[in-house]
Amino acid sequence: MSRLLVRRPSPRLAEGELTHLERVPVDPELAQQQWEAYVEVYRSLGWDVIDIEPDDSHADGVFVEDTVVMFGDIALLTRPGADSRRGEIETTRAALEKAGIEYASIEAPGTLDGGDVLKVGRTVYVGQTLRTNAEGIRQMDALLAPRGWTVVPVEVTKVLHLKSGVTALPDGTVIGYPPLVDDPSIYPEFLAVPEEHGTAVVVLDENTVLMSSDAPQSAQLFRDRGLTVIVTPISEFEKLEGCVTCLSVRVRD
Ligand code: CIR
Repeated sequence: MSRLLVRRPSPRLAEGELTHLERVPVDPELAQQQWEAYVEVYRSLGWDVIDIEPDDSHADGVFVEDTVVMFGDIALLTRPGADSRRGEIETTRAALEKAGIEYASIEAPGTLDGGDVLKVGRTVYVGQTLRTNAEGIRQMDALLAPRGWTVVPVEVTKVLHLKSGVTALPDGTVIGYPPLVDDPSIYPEFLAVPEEHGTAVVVLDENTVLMSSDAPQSAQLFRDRGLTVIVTPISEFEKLEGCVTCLSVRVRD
């Protein structure tokens, strides 16, 4: 059984942070519809959905992955690297406490965005980015090394977060769109995908992934490997440098 932490989009989504993309118009109603359809995918699979309290003053609050990362049954409450996003963690903290999830926190001057954290087995790749600093990585390593995780820092220069460039299939193969990946050779198994929005998958189970509907060739590549692929439209979030992974956090029970 799994639970899923989400937060509905702010009506101010269009004002969210942008680092690598040009600002383009965002349709808040379409964003709300896309978000509801995204959450429905999980509900239809029987997952329990936990709504973090809406926080409309934070334009990027829908990207909950950046505020908390699960490592087994302990959560790491982050300290987001963008000033505009730091306040998001208070409502995430409240949701963790209400749900009875044990957590540790990144403390100042450390910064860490969950979008920079890619777990593959017991390896934790962490992007060194504008959002995640060396102190944040040091604190994460101090928490995780005694728990049997190996933290591997990764240079990221071409995209916002590590996971904007790479994620992993259920078998641990790291996937990425080569123009957006600094050094694919650091991953034991790497599969190039042909589309920018094909880089991000959420693993739903050993045979099933969820991804953006804006990467049909990548979806076919995964189907050819025997995976079941569920696609969902997330255009309004992609315009803000978000992807399928950042809209939720899975809590395994
Ligand atoms: C930001 O710049 O923080 C948001 N506009 C997008 C965050 C996307 N989060 C993620 O990929 N984990």
